[in-house]
Amino acid sequence: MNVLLIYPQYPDSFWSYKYALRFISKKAALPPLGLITVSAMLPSGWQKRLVDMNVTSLLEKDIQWADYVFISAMYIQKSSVRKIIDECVRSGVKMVAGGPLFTQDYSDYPQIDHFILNEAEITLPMFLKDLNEGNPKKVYKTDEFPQISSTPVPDFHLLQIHKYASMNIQISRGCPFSCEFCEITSLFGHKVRLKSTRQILAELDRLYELHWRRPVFIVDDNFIGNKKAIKYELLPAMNEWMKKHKYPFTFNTEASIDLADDRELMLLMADTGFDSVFIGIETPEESSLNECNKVQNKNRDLVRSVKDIQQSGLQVSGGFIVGFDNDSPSVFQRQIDFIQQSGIVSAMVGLLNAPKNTRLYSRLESEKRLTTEATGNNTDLSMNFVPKMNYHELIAGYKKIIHDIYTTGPYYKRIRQLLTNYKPRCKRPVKISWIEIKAVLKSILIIGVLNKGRTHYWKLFIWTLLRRPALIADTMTFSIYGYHFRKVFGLSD
Ligand code: B12
Ligand code: SF4
Repeated sequence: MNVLLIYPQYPDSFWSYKYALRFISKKAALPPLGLITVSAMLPSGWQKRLVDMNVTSLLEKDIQWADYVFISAMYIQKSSVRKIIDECVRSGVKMVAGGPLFTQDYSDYPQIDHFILNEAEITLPMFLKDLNEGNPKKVYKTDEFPQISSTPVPDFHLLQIHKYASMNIQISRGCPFSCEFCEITSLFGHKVRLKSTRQILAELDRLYELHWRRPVFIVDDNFIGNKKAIKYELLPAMNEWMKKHKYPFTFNTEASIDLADDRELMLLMADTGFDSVFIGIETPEESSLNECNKVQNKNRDLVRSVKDIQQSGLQVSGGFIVGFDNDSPSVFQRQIDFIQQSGIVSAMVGLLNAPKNTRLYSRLESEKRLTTEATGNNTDLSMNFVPKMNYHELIAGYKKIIHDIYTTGPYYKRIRQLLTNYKPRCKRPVKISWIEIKAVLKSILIIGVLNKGRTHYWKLFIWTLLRRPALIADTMTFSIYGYHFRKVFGLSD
């Protein structure tokens, strides 16, 4: 059996990092971990090829080679999914689809032959059994959440590894919290399910064998969802592994803000090679945190928490939302002040949207406020419900936030804020490759010479050399990210 695994193209967005990737001659930030995980679960005699359309083109001959095309997607990839379906229909190749887009709603894709929904650890074996017996069904789904302690090491070898900025691994699924707008718990449940330490070390071994020596993103919904297991079991073992292999990777992940309450855990993460963490901050407005049930963010000094994390050796990137029912017009300036004070350089500010199968969706449906389907991109000015605040006021406020945090003046000021507070502990030996040298030269030319905001670039460059010379690589990286953010948000300087 020949299987072609296809990952559809995603549009330019905050997360695509398209304009930053050009500096380091990479095509995509991360590979499609779901697809290569599914690939590793297929029968060993099957032939497999992968086309990630974000790094390479989908050719007709690839489709013609395949007996089955396997597609994985999230909402944001919808329009590329449509094109793939058309091409497969034209070539008469059977299609199998899975992943979050289809798990949440597959009714829009009648041309797809088989939907293998939810987590493939349960549904894929059901399909393979029926296929073997010559009677595969249209839809496979389950209400159960599988243990992931026997999920195989993903087929990393199928990737054109050098085209990605970072690799990714998954340690756990699920999150104990219950934020109203979040679909993670409907997809993966509240119980945090972990792979074994042995599985994780095997994944690190595989990446190492493939000569990967760059960042590794741990894609967990909440890395500290089961603090005890990671603090006393996993991290000490990862720490040993990293020491033994001379720190070949840097790690980053996603976690809830209560990470700030455990200094020992933060230091252990930083000593293991973690250099940053993404945190859903959402809003400094306490009433809006109440509204969305972000309990872990309530009743705390959020700026202090962020700074504590930075001082423990982890940079913080963050997600922010406007459009809550409790947001008053003052929220825009509060968000700007918060982001500037906290030194969160990569701040993903989005408009609230209600994805299907969330409590927010049900509430807005009962209040008859839903208007359309969510696009899946919360930075494209779209909303799928009628907000309490006047929509135009909300959009104007949102644009003001973006302008006031991403134009060069405040953006470079924020980098300085971070670098002043951040205390790195990373033990990775400094190795400068040709990729980094080229990135520096390109950034000097494009950001330092051709770009309007060049004075800020040079001021920060000199400030870093004088005050925090060890952090010059971070300065370069953030300058390049800033260029991407300005491009993606259409800001001129
Ligand atoms: C890593 C990640 C990213 C990465 C990129 C990933 C990539 N390769 O490009 C980054 C950080 C860039 C990112 C960005 C975004 N992401 Co994201 N991301 C994730 C995250 C945290 C992990 C994904 C992952 O690797 N999982 C591990 C694998 C093993 O799980 P999996 O993909 O679900 O696969 C399993 C099953 O689904 C199934 N399966 C999957 N595919 C297939 C295919 C077939 C054929 C079969 C049989 C089975 C199958 O089998 C697998 C094993 O069980 C998920 C949350 C999550 N826990 O999954 C969100 C998630 C996928 N992202 C989401 C969103 C909304 C986004 C953004 C649009 C955010 C935004 N608002 O702007 C952006 C858009 C990206 C862009 N480039 O424009 C949503 C998708 C919702 C949806 N229903 O589509 C998720 C689910 C998080 C959420 N909030 O609910 N993301
Ligand atoms: S903490 Fe994050 S992953 Fe968990 S429910 Fe809230 S938004 Fe979702």
